[in-house]
Formats: sequence, structure tokens, C-alpha cells
Amino acid sequence: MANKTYKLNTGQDIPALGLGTWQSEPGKVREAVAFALKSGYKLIDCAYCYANEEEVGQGLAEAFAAGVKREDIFVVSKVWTTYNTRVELGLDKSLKSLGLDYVDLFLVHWPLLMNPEGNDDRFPKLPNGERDIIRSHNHVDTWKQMEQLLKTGKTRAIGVSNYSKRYLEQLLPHATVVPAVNQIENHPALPQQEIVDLCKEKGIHIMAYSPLGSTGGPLFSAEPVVKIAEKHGVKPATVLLSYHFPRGSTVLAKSVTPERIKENMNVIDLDEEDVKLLKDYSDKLTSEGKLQRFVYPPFGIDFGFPDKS
Ligand code: 1BO
Repeated sequence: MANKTYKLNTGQDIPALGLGTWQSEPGKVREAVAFALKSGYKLIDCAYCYANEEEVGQGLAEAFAAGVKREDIFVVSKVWTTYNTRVELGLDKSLKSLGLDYVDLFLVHWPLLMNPEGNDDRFPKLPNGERDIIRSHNHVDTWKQMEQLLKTGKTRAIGVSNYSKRYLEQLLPHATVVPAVNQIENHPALPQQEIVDLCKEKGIHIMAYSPLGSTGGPLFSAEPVVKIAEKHGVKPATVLLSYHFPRGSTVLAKSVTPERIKENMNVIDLDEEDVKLLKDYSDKLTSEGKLQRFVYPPFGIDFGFPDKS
């Protein structure tokens, strides 16, 4: 299962499982990336915003020195909101830090613009302490710039992240290139079914981040998750990662611990009964209004989540 791939609308193969680097502790990411790639991971998910791309680049270099081939792996990065009017500059910065001359996929991290004059300040603030968001910016203009990037060869595909149904519906009528991917928070307590269904209909692949919710959070002890884990003799985390394969999505497993990085590769095939149990759980939370979003937008803007258009 860990070697499974999907086809993107570009024709590229994208691995079903990847290593996430968001919130990976500095000083540990290099080793984690190198270890994951040497252990067989094929996808590394990064972003300028995560402030660790240089270290990720060191891990990539270590893996290449150990024989991992660039063409055999899939590297994802994302343009940060302060670069949403200068996406090529944002990509250049990521490429420099990663030590690469192209990424396989480059995403718009969030559909809004933060004051570009803040430059390397990732969260520029107004004097009153509020986020310095340029509200007159239209996220479709960012996408138009993203489309131009394909001509540069610096990315093989382009996509979006954290786009709700509403944002996708605003974007798609103007898109010459349909996003290859929408990377969203996704797990049984936040199925985001409307977004997932729309993306499927439009040929946009889903990448799921924060698949475990929060560390030690409620998903680990959710009844259906525990029941399925016991049935297959695996850990709840394995069930939560495996949840995405029947849904046709790629899942990002974040860890800097070698044992856990290895363990996360032991994803399994869930059977129909498991899929139903997890769907019933999601449906129950949805109907009770108890969906759980663990990652809140860092901007104080209503992005239409969860499952709201
Ligand atoms: C704020 C970052 C969310 C995951 O990419």
C-alpha cells in the first residue's frame, strides 16, 4: 500500500503516502527527510511558510548522496501568502532553500494575500496588531501567475491548498489550467465531503494533511477507529492514515521519529465494513454539527470550512 500511486490530471504519478514537514522541529527535519527517503518514501511535502525548507534541502541532499534519485521522488512546495502577487519569486526562494531546480508540484498555500512588503515576515501585522491582509486582492490573479510558472519548467504541476468549495467555484471558471491538487485538512472527523466530491468531479486530486488530528487527540480513541485497529491488529494511527486510500486521496504523515516514520509506511487496505464504519462516524459528526477542525486558518478569515460553501 505504501507504494501505491495515483494519476494526476497532468499525467504525473503521485504517491499515495508522503512525509509532511509542517511543524517538524528544527534540527530534526534533515534527518527525518533523509531517513524517510532512504526507507522508501517517495513524496516530501514542504512549504516556505514552514520555515524549514533549508533543512529539508539538506535532508534531500543526504538522500541523493545515499543513492536516492531525484526523478524517483515527488517534492511539493507552496507559495506563501506574502508572495501571492510574486509567485515565481516565491518558488525561486523555495527552490534555492531545497537545493532543487524544479519541484513536482507547487501549490497556492492559502487563497489570500498578506502584505507583500512584509517580505520575509510570514505574518505581517498592522500597527493595531491585526494581520496585514490585502483585502482587495483577487485570488484568481494568483492562479493566473501560477499558470505562467508551468512554462518556466521550475514546477511540473500546479495546485491549491486550503481551498473550500466556494473558493474553487470562484477559481475554476477562470482557470486555463485546472489545479492538479487541493491539499486540505482531512480525516474522519472532518471529511470535507463537499470539497472532496467537487474535486473528484473536476479531476483535482486531494492531498490530506493533519490526518491524525492533533497528537493524542480524540480521533485516536474514537470508537470505530479503535475497533478497526483491533480487528486488523494495527495502531489507530495506521487506520487514520489508511482511511484516505479508499477515498482515492494522498495522505501526508508528519513525523520526525525514525520508528514512527517507518511505522507510518505500514498502511493497510481497509475493507468495505471498515469504510462504512468510518463513514457512519463522519456522517454522525456532520449531522450533530460536531465536526472537528484541528488546523484553524492563521488569518481570522472564514474560508467556508468545514463543509460549508
Ligand atoms: C498554516 C499551515 C497549514 C498547513 O499547511
